[in-house]
Amino acid sequence: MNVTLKIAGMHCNGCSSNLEKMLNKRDGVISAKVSLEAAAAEVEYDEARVGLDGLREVVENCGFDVVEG
Ligand code: 9UX
Repeated sequence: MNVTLKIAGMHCNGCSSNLEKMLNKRDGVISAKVSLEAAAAEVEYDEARVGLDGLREVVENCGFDVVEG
């Protein structure tokens, strides 16, 4: 499963690389790529092991928010 999450609150390349690392560490995430410029995270994940709530939890634990829509 692939999803593009719009992320609010990233201000520098440290933010995006921290979030990318944390997403990639999450069980069930196959690969994650975070773009500061696009304010977005592209995530490929195994939906049997993690869902959108789990991905949102990682984003929030990093201090950012998932923008709905
Ligand atoms: Mo940059 Mo982000 O100094 O959490 S790392 S603003």
